[in-house]
Formats: sequence, structure tokens, C-alpha cells
Amino acid sequence: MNEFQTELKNSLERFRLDHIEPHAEHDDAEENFRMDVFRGLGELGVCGMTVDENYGGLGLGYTDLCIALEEIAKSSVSYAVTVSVSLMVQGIIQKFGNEEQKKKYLPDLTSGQEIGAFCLSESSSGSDAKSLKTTAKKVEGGYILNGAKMWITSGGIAKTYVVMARTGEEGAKGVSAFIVQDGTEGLSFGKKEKKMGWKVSPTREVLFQNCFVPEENLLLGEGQGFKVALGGLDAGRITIGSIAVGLSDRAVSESVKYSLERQQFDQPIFDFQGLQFMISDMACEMEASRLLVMKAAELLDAGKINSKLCSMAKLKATDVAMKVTTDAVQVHGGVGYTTEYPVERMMRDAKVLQIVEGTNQIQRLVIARHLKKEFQG
Ligand code: COS
Repeated sequence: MNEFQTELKNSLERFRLDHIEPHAEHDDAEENFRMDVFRGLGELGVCGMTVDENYGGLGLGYTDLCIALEEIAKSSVSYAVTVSVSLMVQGIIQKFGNEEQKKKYLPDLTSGQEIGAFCLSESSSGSDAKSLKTTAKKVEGGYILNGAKMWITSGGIAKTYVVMARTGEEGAKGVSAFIVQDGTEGLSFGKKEKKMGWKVSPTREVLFQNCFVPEENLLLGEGQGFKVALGGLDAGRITIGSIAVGLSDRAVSESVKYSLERQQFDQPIFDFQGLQFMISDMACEMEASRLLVMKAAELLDAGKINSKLCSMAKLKATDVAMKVTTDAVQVHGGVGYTTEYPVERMMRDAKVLQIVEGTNQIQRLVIARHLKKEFQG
């Protein structure tokens, strides 16, 4: 880490310990999202970190963002994910939007005044994203959207939605991407999902009923929506990886701390070699996943985005987070299974990291396709 990154990490550590950690257990139980916490992260520049300064961002790289998200995730995967998805939406608008769209939609998102959400999944199209059924029918001056998007992170609290809908034929080429803002007639939200983890981050269905969207809200052009979505997801998969690393890091720290305090058979349980081996493996896997995430982020920053490494980073870091948080509960024994210690929440928060932004089975499929292509040329 360079000097700037160390300062970034330290300021976010102070922020999370002052503003997130004290409420973590309560807010998890109450499923309470605090907009003032998100806006506080915005004041630190995190919410628009990788966006150009012309649109209110900091113009920093994904390596910097990964350091920031890791730090936030140590106290709250939910806030880290809210930032990460909002930044994915901004990344999409910055990369695929025209100047007018960037000027109109980015500043409120970069400042953290508003949140962005990404609407791709539907009840019958999750992994098979290109089979989506939401329609966007061309009418004079724009499109009429009809359909339902499911499992939308920040659904209902976000202001700006990037929505993939079908304007043409079946398959990827018939998909287009639109920017739709909360308050648009015909846009509404379903009930908040009851989830195992990520309880602070609301997940809702996003519904479109004869929702008119003006043509200036179309991103890139008709039929380009699948590329827009997958292009955004490449970067999103790296940031989900960094959140997983932050979670693993905290789980390792909690395990070392607890095992040094907890006495059994007249000695700290840390002194048992069986436990040392377990914790060493946890720490080693966590560092390995961090290196992979950073490598993918460095390539992205160098303008050499590599979908294979994006998928590898997401796959490795999230599988490691699941294993490490599960082992952290094991290290804590009975109390680890209760809300008295944060590892219980961390294990619940880890699970969906293996599912979102492409299941880890889809990541393996993407990696295998790249390997085959590299081999066959
Ligand atoms: N970036 C840009 N374009 C991409 C891309 C990427 N990373 N990956 C694929 N594409 C393009 C392809 O080039 C192809 O376009 P052309 O026909 O012009 O070449 C088009 O997208 C369709 O690709 P493909 O035929 O490979 O589609 P498949 O359905 O076979 O596979 C997967 C695509 C399964 C990899 C994709 O649907 C996927 O990632 N699914 C998971 C979805 C997901 O992550 N959902 C989570 C939502 S957020 S919680």
C-alpha cells in the first residue's frame, strides 16, 4: 500500500469504528439501513471513488476502491455492497453513457447523496441472464417498460436504476439498457426480502407497469444492453471479491483474539496446535484471495480488463470468505453460534457472496470458457 492508500484505509477504519460498528448488531437485528452512514461514506469520497473528477468522483483506481471496500466490509458487508453496487451503476454510466447522461446522473451518485441499483435478474432468469423477459416497447419519444426485476440490492432506497429490458429478438442481441429514476410513473417496489444475511441492505423486487422511459435514457444503443450489463459485472465481481477479503480479514482477527483469550485445559486455546493450523490456513487463504483480487483490479486500472481474472477473484475470495467465516464460528465454539460475537453475522453475510453477481458456478463457467479459448486460440 502506498502512503495515500494507507491514509485512505486509516480514515475508513476510523469511520467504521465510530459510525458503523457501534450499531452493527442492532441494525442487523432490526434490518435498519442508515442513509446518514452512506452519506458519511460519500463525504469521504468513497461513493464515487472510481468516477472521473468531472462528474464529482475522485478519479481513483479499482485498487484504491478495493482497499476502501475491504475496510468497510470489516464492519459491514451491507454498506460495502451498497457502495459497490452503486459504483457499478456509475461505472456503467461513465463507460457506456453519453455526456448528457453522465452530467445528469453521476453527480448525485458520486457524492453519495443518492444510491444506484442494477436491475438484471428476474424470477426466471438469474444465471441465464440473456433470457430476461422484461420488455421495453418502442413508442414515440421513448419506451414503455413492463416486467419485474428480482433480488435488487438497494431496491426502494436507490434513486437511479440501470435496467436491462428486451427491445428486440430473443437472446443477448435483443437486450437494451435504460436509466430509470425512482419517482417515474409506472415504477414501483415489491416487499423487502427476508434474507439470511446482508440484513442492513434492503433487497426488493423492482416492478415496471407501463413505465414510460424517454429515449434519452437508453444507454449506448438498442441491443447493446447485455454487453453493458456484463461489462459492468466484470468490475463488480472484483469489488465483491474485495468485500469478501475484508470479511475474511475480520474473521481471522476475531479468531486470533478470541483464541488467545479463551482458556481451556489451563491454557489459551490458541496454544493448541490443531487450532494454530486452522487459523494459519484461514490467514493464508485470506491473503491469497487478496492478492488475486488486487491483481484483477490492477489489470482493470491498467485498462486491460480480464474477465477470466475478474471471475477468478470473485470465485476465490468469496469461497474463502465462506470457509474462513465458518471456521471462525468453529474457533469460537458455542458462543460463535450466538449473536454475542460478530462471527455469527459474518458467516451469514458470507453465504450470498457466493451467489450474487454471478454464482460461483457461473464464475467457473466463465473461467473454463476462457481457458478453452486460450488453448484452442
Ligand atoms: N463483457 C462484455 N460482453 C460480454 C461479456 C463480458 N464480460 N461476456 C459475454 N459478453 C457478450 C458476448 O461477447 C456475446 O456477444 P456477441 O454474441 O456479440 O459475441 C454476448 O455477451 C452473449 O454472451 P454468451 O453467448 O457467452 O452468453 P451466455 O448466456 O452463454 O453466457 C453468462 C453468459 C452465463 C456468462 C452470463 O449470462 C452471466 O454472467 N450470467 C450470470 C449473470 C449474473 O451475474 N447475474 C447477477 C446479476 S447481479 S446480482
